[in-house]
Amino acid sequence: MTEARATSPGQTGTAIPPKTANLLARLLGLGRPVVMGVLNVTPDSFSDGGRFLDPQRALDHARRMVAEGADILDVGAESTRPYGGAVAVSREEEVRRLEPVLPAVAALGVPVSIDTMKAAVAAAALAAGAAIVNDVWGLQRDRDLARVVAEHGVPVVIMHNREAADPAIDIMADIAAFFSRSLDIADRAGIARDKIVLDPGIGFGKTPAQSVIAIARLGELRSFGLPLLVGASRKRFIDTVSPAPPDQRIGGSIASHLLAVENGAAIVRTHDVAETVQAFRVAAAIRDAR
Ligand code: HH2
Repeated sequence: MTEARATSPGQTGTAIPPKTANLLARLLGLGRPVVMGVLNVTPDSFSDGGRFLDPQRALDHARRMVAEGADILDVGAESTRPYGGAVAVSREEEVRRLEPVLPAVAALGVPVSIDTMKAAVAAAALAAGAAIVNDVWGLQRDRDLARVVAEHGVPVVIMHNREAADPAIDIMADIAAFFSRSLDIADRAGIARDKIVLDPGIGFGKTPAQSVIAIARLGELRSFGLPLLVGASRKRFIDTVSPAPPDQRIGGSIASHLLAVENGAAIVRTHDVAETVQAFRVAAAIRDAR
């Protein structure tokens, strides 16, 4: 346990060590929403690009999120560009950004997920201490990724995505069909069902209205019988409801995550760990007093 955790006012003493067997089951067994903190080691992420490209600043931010109560740290070295304009990053560059950061972040004592769509990057990150794979293309972009996940026996987040938004489609049907394809790929690669988390991919290949629908109708995805993750943090649909730049969308992010949990989300992915943990604690206290 790190000094930051030990002295943190947000410390709950419920951190799950990264190398725990049945890591996902242990996280889901915490009896409260699981909070995944975002660490973008990128120059160009949509809300915090460039802030944590420097390894020391990245590590400081990771420590801070752990102290604030993050249950998982999601480390990414390529912007997934929910809003387009992607500049592709080579796997060598992605690994180069991760190398000075990942082992130290993994040593903080909280499970690390690697946010990548590339098998080679996932393999390097798992070797450096990551314990979960988070793929924003749901195992459908790099077909080798499912094999890497299966070989390491780690949990995987399968996120829905589309090349382009289509306002005419039934987004919930599209998400369900995508998940079915991903689950088929996972099954054929030998990934155990109890290692899979599904994520509707808020802001990815969706109009803002479809992102709102994905949270409102999240409960329909419970039929897969798998844990659900929602990452609404600072996303653009918030701006369309209540205009604000990305770093001023915390209120909208928290409202989204509270409702997502009410609709069945077990894990939320956020840039703002302290505020999110506080919101969940207060919501739980009010619920308990009913
Ligand atoms: N959103 C982003 C990135 N990865 N992974 C999952 N599972 N779910 C999400 O909603 C999700 C994700 C986008 O946020 P951010 O990492 O801040 O931006 P960028 O991709 O530009 O780095």
